[in-house]
Amino acid sequence: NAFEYAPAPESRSVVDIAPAYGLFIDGEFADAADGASFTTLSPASEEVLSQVAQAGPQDVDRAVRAARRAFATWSALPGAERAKYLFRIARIIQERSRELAVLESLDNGKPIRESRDFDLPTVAAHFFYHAGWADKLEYAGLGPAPRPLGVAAQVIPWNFPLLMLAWKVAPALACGNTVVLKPAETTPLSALFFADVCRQAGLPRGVVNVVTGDGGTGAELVAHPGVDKVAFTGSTEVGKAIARTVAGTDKRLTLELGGKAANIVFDDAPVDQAVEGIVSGIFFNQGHVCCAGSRLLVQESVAEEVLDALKRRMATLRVGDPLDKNTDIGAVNSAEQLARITALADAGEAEGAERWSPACELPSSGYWFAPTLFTGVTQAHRIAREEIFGPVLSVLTFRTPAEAVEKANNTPYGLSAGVWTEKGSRILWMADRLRAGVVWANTFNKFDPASPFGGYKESGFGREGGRHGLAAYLDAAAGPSDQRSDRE
Ligand code: TXE
Repeated sequence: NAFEYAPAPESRSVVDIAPAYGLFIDGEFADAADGASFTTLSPASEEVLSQVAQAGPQDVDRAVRAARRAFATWSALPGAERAKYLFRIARIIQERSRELAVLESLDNGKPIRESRDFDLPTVAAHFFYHAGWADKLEYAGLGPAPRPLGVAAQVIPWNFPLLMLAWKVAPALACGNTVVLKPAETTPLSALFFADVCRQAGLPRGVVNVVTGDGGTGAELVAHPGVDKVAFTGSTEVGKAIARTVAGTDKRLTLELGGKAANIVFDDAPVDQAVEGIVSGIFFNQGHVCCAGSRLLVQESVAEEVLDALKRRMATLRVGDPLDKNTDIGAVNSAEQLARITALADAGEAEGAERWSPACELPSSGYWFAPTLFTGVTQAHRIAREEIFGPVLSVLTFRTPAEAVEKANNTPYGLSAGVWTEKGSRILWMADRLRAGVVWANTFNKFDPASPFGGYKESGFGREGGRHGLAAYLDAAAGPSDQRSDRE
């Protein structure tokens, strides 16, 4: 087997996790004003990794003020100077990638093969890409002199802690904004290590601030009057709450929310290739992926053949220790998420869908969910409509391309879709009709910093990545009197 060469576990000792971490404000680590803190643990073992400061209103205020002060000088730097910092950050991330990959796998639960081969290289690529933009913003398509917005409040989730940070921080800084970042409460550590990377890169104080804490900290941050731009990735429910908070203010907002993507397999698709795409589409990162291919739409004439091959492939997936280089599926990120996945899978069974999992032994401590397949699913079932955000695939069938489009679009979400067919004309026909921000053809979960990513409908609005992503952090060319740098 292809992975047999890999030696067993990656060494836990390559990362030195301190027993406690403070907030990162104005270039310094400091405790919360009221001394509050929370624990973060490894979801694979329930071992406590560290005690992390819980930011309250005073801390959020201090962070926003630090970002405001830093904005005056950061936004006035020539783009080529900002680029140097971003290039430096990208290179340090590459140099420290083994340490950061192990840290990410420990705090999040994802397999080391994914954090090592996907998350970290993609994070570095994102900083390199945006470093290249910093002195070329006049080509962003927003007029000859687009301006930064000011202080960006960025609230991110736990599924790709460092990558979501990179998607938000890199464009913000390239465009001359400063940042207050709120990582998720179950995965705060890589953002704090990133703060250390910023120090190592000599980034001026206050340009990046990290306030760790729960949803209350996030709510405090997005409501702060000193914030000019809010960027959020997370649940649709919280996204809607944030939109209500921001409504009626002059804050700019982008939201990247949930998904229920269809992975659509036509009868002419090479089965083995499609099965690999189905497996990576739903089991990558334990299915904690907003664009996961969580609904398989397979053409009726090949459904049996595809499902047989899929089951055989699922039986080879190894679930277990995230630090083991042979692991395909790691731990579910938290007890709460495990409860959500379990409840929805149980609802699938109760509503009459047929449940199947390969035989696999799950570790006795930590949070685990076996790769699961549901057949006999109808559009009315909750597992066909709601985001499960776990390693659970719901299978539906179709007869014609038009029926596939109708079923794929029959969801409140619109983030991504996959199409598997040998016919180029059919790919274009489908892509035109699928209401999804990204449509992959004969592949799935492919990302590139130059490609804009974002949703339709309840998957949110705004794009991240590419030239379109810069627009979220820039004001179209305005006269000098329109500067907002005097706001406090
Ligand atoms: O998300 P939350 P949760 C979906 C997925 C998952 C469900 C719940 O379906 O099962 O959401 O996950 C911060 N104001 N996605 O509860 O709560 C919070 O602290 C401001 C899809 O973990 O949205 C964290 O930093 N911020 C998704 C971040 O929001 C608030 C990724 C995300 O947490 C807040 C994650 C508030 N009122 C979950 N409340 C995707 N699109 O990829 C919480 N937060």
